[in-house]
Amino acid sequence: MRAQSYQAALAIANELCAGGSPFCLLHVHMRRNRQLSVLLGFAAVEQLLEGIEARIGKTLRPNDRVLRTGDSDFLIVLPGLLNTAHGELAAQRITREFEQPVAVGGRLITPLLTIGLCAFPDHGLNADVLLRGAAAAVDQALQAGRRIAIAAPFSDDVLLIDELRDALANNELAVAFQPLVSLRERGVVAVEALARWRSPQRGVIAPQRFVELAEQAGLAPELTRWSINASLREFAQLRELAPSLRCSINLSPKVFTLSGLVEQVSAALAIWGVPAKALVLEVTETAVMEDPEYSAIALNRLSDAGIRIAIDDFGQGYSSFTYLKHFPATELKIDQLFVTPMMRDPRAAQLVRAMVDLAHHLDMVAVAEGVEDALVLEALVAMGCDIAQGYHLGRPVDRATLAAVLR
Ligand code: G
Ligand code: MN
Repeated sequence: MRAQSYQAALAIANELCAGGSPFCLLHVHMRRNRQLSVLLGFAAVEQLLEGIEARIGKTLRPNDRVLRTGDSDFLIVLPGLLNTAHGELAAQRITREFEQPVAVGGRLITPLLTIGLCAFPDHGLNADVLLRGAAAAVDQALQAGRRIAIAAPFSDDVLLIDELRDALANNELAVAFQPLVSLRERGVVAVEALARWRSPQRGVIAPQRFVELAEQAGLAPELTRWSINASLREFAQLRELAPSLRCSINLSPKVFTLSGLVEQVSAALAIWGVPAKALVLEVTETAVMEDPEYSAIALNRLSDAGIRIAIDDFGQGYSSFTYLKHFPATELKIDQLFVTPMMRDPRAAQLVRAMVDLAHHLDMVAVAEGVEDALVLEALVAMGCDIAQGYHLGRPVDRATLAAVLR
């Protein structure tokens, strides 16, 4: 019977989706079902749930529908409601209605209801997605200790994570290389390896997005392993053209708690015949701050193995100086946030100057990221910055294209 109600709710919602007009969907969950069943008996709780259904019905408009879809669950379809604000009013009417107890077998019971809310089309374009969204909102409300929660905006991250897992397993990601130019010698002294993902179905997915997804899904170790191996494999070919070239690889946050990181990196260097001193591992402060103690140990071991460490995106975040004190970094990469607007923002320029000096006082190499024009480049030279990177000097390109530049 409940399965049928669920199918009925799906059918009603799908029909409304097909109609195209906005509507809201509520998932009402009664808490403590099992507890009440133990205390009062199953028959009494069944009676209570029938009472609840009837009482919910009283708060609704003639075209609204309430359906009992689970042991402690109801779905309510509210046609014509424009957005979640309207849906929330309907949900509040229900919770208010149940501030008064319900009589069950000579006792008065106050049902504790939690309501998840979603709206078409904001949270999904078909009934299946909407019903799941409303159910997820119930979980969110329960976790947050709230009576009503609105579903998160429509997202298919779950599917995208599966696609990323496949892409990693099938080696569908690619490496792009961006040149780093020495401001003294005016030549390419290093390249930064950047992961790129072009999904056959979705097109290019921004690195920020898939790195974040990988972290959420616990795929950071796989992504790091892939990135170190693929980058070094291709870099080994570039090094044949320029033997003193270095390669920077970004280490994804959360990877420091990974056991065997140092061994993995050393093994990859050995396999691709790249000397440790040609490798720069870029780490961000967020990565290091996840677990500062473990990170310090891992970074010191990498550094002892002859690998260089760069602090990436310097200036973003909160605790920059703490790790400058503790971590064995040899390069400071000044975030593009400060570098790109240097010529129109004097404060940004002064901050870049201060960061270049800071790097030098710590015997570190100063690298400016996000150099987008010639004037910024000149200003950096005048400040004594060591290395620059940015669209003005070269965009990230595939290995063959970069090899042509090196030749
Ligand atoms: O966090 P990290 O510094 O590793 O990020 C590097 C990213 O910055 C790459 O995705 C690269 O495409 C991008 N990038 C490189 N040079 C420039 C630039 O000059 N301007 C902008 N806006 N982005 C850049
Ligand atoms: Mn970087």
